[in-house]
Amino acid sequence: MTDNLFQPFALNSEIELQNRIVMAPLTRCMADDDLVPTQQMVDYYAKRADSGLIISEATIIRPDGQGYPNTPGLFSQAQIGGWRKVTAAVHDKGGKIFAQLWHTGRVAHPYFFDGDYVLAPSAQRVDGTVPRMRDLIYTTPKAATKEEIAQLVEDYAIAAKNAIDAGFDGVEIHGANGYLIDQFLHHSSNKRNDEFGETPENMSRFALAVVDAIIDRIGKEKTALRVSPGAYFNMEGDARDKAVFEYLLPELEKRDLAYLHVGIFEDSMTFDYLGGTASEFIRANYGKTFIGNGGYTAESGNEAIKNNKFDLLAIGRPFIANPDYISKVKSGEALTDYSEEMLAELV
Ligand code: FNR
Ligand code: 8K6
Repeated sequence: MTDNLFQPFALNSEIELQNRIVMAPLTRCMADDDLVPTQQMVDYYAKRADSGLIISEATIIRPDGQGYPNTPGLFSQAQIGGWRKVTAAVHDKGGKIFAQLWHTGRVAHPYFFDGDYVLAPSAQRVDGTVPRMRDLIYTTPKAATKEEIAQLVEDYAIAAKNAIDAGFDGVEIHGANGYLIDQFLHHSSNKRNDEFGETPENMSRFALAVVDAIIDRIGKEKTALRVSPGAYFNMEGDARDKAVFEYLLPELEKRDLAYLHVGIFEDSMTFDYLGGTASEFIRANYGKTFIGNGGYTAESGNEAIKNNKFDLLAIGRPFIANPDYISKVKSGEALTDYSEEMLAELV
């Protein structure tokens, strides 16, 4: 049974989705060397326009946010122009698309932007190397000054405005998966003792400043956020993180965002310090539109929506393997299984 997924859903008075299946943001590393979306990317997104909402692959807000090769940007006129072709193609086919706004913080690498250092809340390094680029060992970041933090907030807001100029229906701020905003929200990466550290309110300050700056620039109807209360990627969990999210989530609820989205690969995973799964924790602390994700099939996601565990279902890997995911699910046709080799090519 997948019938709950095929009901329309209004995010608010401005944005109505044709069904409840959202294409999850998926980094593909296929932009050109100026980080401009290509014609192949136009075709890739247009094929998936029958989903309720496409969330773009994570898109960097400025050069020092880059942590992987050929990830697209939203800070140059050429990038805005490239995205305009993507959004026009999706709209021509009746779809909706949000841009995911990204700064990788300490997971950035100076190799990509020819810089001297990367910025993060604190000088806490991630272990290891950039995926598939073994020579690029992660560097110890520079703890951002208050002036640098203020500039980052402004640059997120500029990128959000650029996204609207490029024709996106809204933006999803990437606050999940161990990248910059998430680095402020977890104790293992945030060791600050100023107004951005130590307490739940202080540790939430950067995330909320970015959200508020973007709402101010493009409106709450077009602003959404992805968060990972459970640390699982480039990040270590700490029992004290729970209180940070117990403060943050009700604050976000007051902002009346387009939606909140969980960042997790397998939502069956439980976190001791959250007392359950990441999505259960969010549902208990946040009362508005919530997108579930992480290892769901159309059937298990349909069941979860029926049982009020979340409102919309984001699908990631199966959408890489099946450009025609929506029509296959609708008709009950068998899906192609995802495999990592599929990442080499945009289909
Ligand atoms: C991802 N994911 C991801 N998440 C995100 O917020 N921004 C991104 O750019 C990416 N990029 C990305 C690339 C690839 C190749 C994978 C496999 C995943 C995570 C993704 O949105 C989703 O949370 C997971 O794939 C889990 O959902 P599924 O695949 O089980 O439906
Ligand atoms: C050439 C680099 C391509 C980088 C793509 C980045 C996209 C992130 C997806 C990586 C997979 C993350 C694995 C998460 C582990 C979950 C453990 C439960």
